[in-house]
Amino acid sequence: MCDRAIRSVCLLLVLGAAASWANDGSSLAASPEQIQAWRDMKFGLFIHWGPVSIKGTEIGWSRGAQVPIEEYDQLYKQFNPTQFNADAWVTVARDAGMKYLVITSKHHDGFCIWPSKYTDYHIGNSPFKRDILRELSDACRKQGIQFSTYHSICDWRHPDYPMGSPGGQTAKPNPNMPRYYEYLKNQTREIIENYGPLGIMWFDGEWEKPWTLEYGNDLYAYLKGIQPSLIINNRVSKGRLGMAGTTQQTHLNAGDYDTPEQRIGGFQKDRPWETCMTICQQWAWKPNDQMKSLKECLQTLVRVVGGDGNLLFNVGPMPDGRIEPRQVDRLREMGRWLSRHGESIYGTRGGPYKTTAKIASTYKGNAVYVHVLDWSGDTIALPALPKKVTDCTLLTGGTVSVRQTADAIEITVPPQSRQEIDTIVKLTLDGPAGEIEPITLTSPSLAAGKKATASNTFMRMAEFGPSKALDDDAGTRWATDSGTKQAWIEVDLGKPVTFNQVAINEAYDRARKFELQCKEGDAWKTFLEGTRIGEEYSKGFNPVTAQVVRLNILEATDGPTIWEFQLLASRQ
Ligand code: FHN
Repeated sequence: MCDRAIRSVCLLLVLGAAASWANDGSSLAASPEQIQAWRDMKFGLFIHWGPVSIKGTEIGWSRGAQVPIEEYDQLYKQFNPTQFNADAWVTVARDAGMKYLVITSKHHDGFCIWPSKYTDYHIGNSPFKRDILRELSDACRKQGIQFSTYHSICDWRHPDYPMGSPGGQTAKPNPNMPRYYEYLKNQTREIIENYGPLGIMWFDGEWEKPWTLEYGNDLYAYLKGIQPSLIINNRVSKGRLGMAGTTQQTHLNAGDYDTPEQRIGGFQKDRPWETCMTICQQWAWKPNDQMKSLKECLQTLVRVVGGDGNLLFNVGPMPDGRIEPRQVDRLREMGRWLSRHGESIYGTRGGPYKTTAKIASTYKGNAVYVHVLDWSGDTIALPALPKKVTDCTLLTGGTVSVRQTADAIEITVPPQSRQEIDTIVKLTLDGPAGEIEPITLTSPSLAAGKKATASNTFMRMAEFGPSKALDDDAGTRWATDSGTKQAWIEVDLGKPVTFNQVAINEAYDRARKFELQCKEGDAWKTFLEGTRIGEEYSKGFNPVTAQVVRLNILEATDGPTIWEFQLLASRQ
């Protein structure tokens, strides 16, 4: 059957499937029970691994960039991770309190970590030879961890896939997309049939032109036909809105859930979502890569779950087959915290109080768990709940008192009972918390939502603009171009207001000297000076009355980036 005939048959099939998603998409979607079972897991291990770990550069993206293509594509001939132990990896996930695991079966570089019969570019032809998907899927089943695979739609090495390295920026000489699509279907079916049933097929690399909504919807239908219980993320089709990971036109674009990347997704209860994030900076292993602190790791998990999402937390194992010991230690620390406080995480839903820079909340049955992530003062004042609080305890231990009035709930915790990372206040209500409509808290910050400008914005991208440091959302941040050593962010409060405290949450700890200034006429007057900011900087000062205020970073090790910049009028 000639190429042209193959093309037209595939097209007909694809168009048929696309029509069917549009007409009755829900018929193929995973059952609500399956989705809910996955949502109740809350926390999973993401693994980006392949021969590229030998170079310590980024998987897929460094091909034809930091690593010449010829060298990159020969790395598998040296790949021999003799210390790989699937049971040990799964134990790390289990001890971390994770309930599912997603490994890169094939990333954008096209290398397959299972002995696929549809290509020679696989682990079976490396010195290692062993089937990594076999060993990991068996280990997961043995330890009761749900097994899943990440599979890249784009393939910058495969001759039939039109785009090539670096980063999909080049065109292949003789592409054949319909034949590549057959290859993609054959391999994903092969994975499900040999290592399934899977929990999730985690697609990625769907953003390039050769991939269409029709292909995406057809692939969704095809794989659901093979395993109806399979959950497939929104990166199978073309609806994903960038790194925010939400989906446009869900009635047109197949996919069971949204996938924010490297950020905490917004509060969203009407559609499942899962944040994927690196424990360090890079997805694949990099020597001495900057690792997140326990506080950032746990507060990220709590904020994600408080937003009604799941967290898929990523490690990049080393070329010898081990997960880096310091990353294992960090994950174990998270597991110890979850073994004590998992009641407020697993099987909960986000809310009723929407996440802010200071709190997040989760609920289950009649219990509401208020997670206090940052204290300013002894008492937290929350809007009233339409149900009576019948009991109030601290899941993290110690004493707490609560005062419920018609329009507020005031929670007071003495300093000795507060936790550095998360103080969990358990409110027991006289009825199901799920009946309460989500409540948006007004920000304590006088700068929240005010007009912001900055001297520099990362790649001029709006999603890293100055307003992201004033949106009371610890999942977004103002960022500057890498290599920036000085920068300022300015806020116009709209009218002169009085404040006497600043709270700043910096990412990656880069500032080394800064000042806070307010505008007096055309001149800037400095009213506070400092050196390091870090994850949580808070400082009181004599009351200042001003309309225009700026954080002026005078020295930084690299492009400074701020999660939240708050101006407060607090009782001193
Ligand atoms: O390019 C990939 C990247 O390597 C990594 O796999 C992440 C994980 O979600 N996704 C893509 C970037 O959006």
